[in-house]
Amino acid sequence: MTDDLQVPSEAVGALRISVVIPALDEEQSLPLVLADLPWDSLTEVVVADNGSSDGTAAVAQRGGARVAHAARRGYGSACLAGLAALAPTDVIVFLDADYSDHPDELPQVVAPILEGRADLVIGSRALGLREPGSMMPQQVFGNWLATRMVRLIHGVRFTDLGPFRAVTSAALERIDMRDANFGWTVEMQVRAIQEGLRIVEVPVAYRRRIGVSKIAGTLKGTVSAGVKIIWTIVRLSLSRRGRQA
Ligand SMILES: Nc1nc2c(ncn2[C@@H]2O[C@H](COP(=O)(O)OP(=O)(O)OP(=O)(O)O)[C@@H](O)[C@H]2O)c(=O)[nH]1
Ligand SMILES: [Mg+2]
Repeated sequence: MTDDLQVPSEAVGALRISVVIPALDEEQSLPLVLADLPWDSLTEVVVADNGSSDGTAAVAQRGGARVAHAARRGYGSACLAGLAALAPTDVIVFLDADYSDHPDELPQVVAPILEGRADLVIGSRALGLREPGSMMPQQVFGNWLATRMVRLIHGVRFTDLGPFRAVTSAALERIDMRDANFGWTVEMQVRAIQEGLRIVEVPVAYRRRIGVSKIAGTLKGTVSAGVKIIWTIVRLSLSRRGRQA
């Protein structure tokens, strides 16, 4: 572990925490997500709007968030645009805009970082309470398969590739995120392994989304997400980005 990643003990409690919420046509759910965030402990909330055709940007602003516009479609592309728009910060939290995650669990998700024992925290829906119907069977299977492959190929045991997660800015710089769509979550986890970062999983609850399902509820979304995730796990094992020029 290199020193630049350690959170100095005197800084714990004074860390700036910022939130990035990727959103595509989520005007119904986004106000609920924003209302449940623990604003007192946050520096900034950025909603990365991926060219929504509904009132997502307007409800984001009304709910106290800043809006970043992502020119390119894709989950990862939205997250990258959100990151680029952030003011300097120490910890970045990602969560979805469809109200599947429980924003009031943010303190549990950042706790291992604030306690100085993690660089990346994954909110695991497999360890937490899942509302029936909140994850499709193919999503549960896909997560099982992907985490199994990560363990076999990269040697670390995860239980989920969930969207609700926290990472330090220093760690994220080392991770060097690039994926523009469905490979985003697994890319972050595998790259964190490759960089020797401290990764912790915490249980998070998950409920049925509000609004129209875009990935997990559609055949096309499920297949393309699955293929992209598996390809990302294999591709990253072939080229260790850390060794690249
Ligand atoms: N699908 C999709 N989601 C995006 C995009 N840009 C931002 N998002 C947001 O990314 C988050 C995750 O997408 P979801 O559609 O909830 O994906 P999922 O949870 O796998 O599946 P469903 O909830 O069943 O649709 C949501 O907050 C979306 O609004 C994009 O280009 N495509
Ligand atoms: Mg969702």
